[in-house]
Amino acid sequence: MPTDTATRASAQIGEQTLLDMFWIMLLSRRLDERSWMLHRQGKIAFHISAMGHEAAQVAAAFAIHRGVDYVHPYYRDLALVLAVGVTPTDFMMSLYGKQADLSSGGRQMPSHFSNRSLHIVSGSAPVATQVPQAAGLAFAIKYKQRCGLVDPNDTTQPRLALTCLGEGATSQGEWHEGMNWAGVHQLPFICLVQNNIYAISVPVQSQMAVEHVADRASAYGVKGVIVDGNDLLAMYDVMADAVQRAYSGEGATLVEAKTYRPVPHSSDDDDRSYRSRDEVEAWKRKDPIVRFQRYLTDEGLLDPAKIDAYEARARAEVDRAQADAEAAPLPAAEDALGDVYAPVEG
Ligand SMILES: Cc1ncc(C[n+]2csc(CCOP(=O)(O)OP(=O)(O)O)c2C)c(N)n1
Ligand SMILES: [Mg+2]
Repeated sequence: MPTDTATRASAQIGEQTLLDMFWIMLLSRRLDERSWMLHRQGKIAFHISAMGHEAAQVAAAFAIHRGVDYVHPYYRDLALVLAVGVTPTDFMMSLYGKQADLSSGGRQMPSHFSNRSLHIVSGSAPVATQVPQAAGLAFAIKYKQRCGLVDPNDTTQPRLALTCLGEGATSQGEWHEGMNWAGVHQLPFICLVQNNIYAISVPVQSQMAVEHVADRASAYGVKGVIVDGNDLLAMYDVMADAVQRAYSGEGATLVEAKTYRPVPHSSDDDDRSYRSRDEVEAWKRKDPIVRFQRYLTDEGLLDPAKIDAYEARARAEVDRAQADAEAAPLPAAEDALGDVYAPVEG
């Protein structure tokens, strides 16, 4: 990452874009909080949270060509997919298991994001399976460019594949296979590991014998970078560099964002059984949204009145998404096997 402030990619971000990044982080957080509440009210069956990861995800999304480059997210990527163009209503449809759920028509668990028109590729529940799939997409991009089927400078075409996962999922064989493939073929591929130091209840020291996930990158011939995932601007610098490497044919990058989830793994977890409240409180003081809000305030881009206006807008959007999802029809029972088995003819 460049250390000279003036040459940092984040120094080139325009004021409105900085505010747009703040907005997506805030919207994601408020949507997330409402989802926990709906679960406690018994209105939805399950929620898994992006809280604490918003800076890492929003910076990643803003660094790529959103809606064009391929994104292969994981279940914790709510802020990332909102930044790419998924709407709060789309998300609420999946929470409520409604027919209008874009990812699966209400069949899949919530947060298994996909959106064909936004180039968000559907993942499966087994962790890390998205990594070789994303590496395969990156291979296809490079292959088409090499065969002259696509101009590498055509910005209307996907030019990289970005995938995300947690540090625990890097223990899965699929991660190693995908990383190796990306390294061997120098693919336009970015693997963003959101290291929140737990895989449900299992701490990172029980997952790996090295200190950092990025330490493994060189073994695959991939560039590895470690970054404070709660620092939006530092995250953006690292991601912008990885994107540039992918676009210019320099190969794959593994970005390890150090972060934390301040809430349980999911609505089915009780984190009091495996970590202290002191630890959680200490990390809450490093909240990425509070931190970025403070930066924007210091820069004169936000003030209390503007923050209140963003908060009111977020509440209105979340209220509307919830109302839309509650009013929407459930999938028809007779469609339960649709898109699973081919219809029986005759
Ligand atoms: C192959 C596989 N094993 C186990 C699970 C159950 N599981 C779902 S999420 C998860 C924890 C993953 O932790 P990490 O990769 O660190 O991501 P985080 O949830 O912390 O962001 C586990 C074990 C699964 N979905 N797939
Ligand atoms: Mg984790």
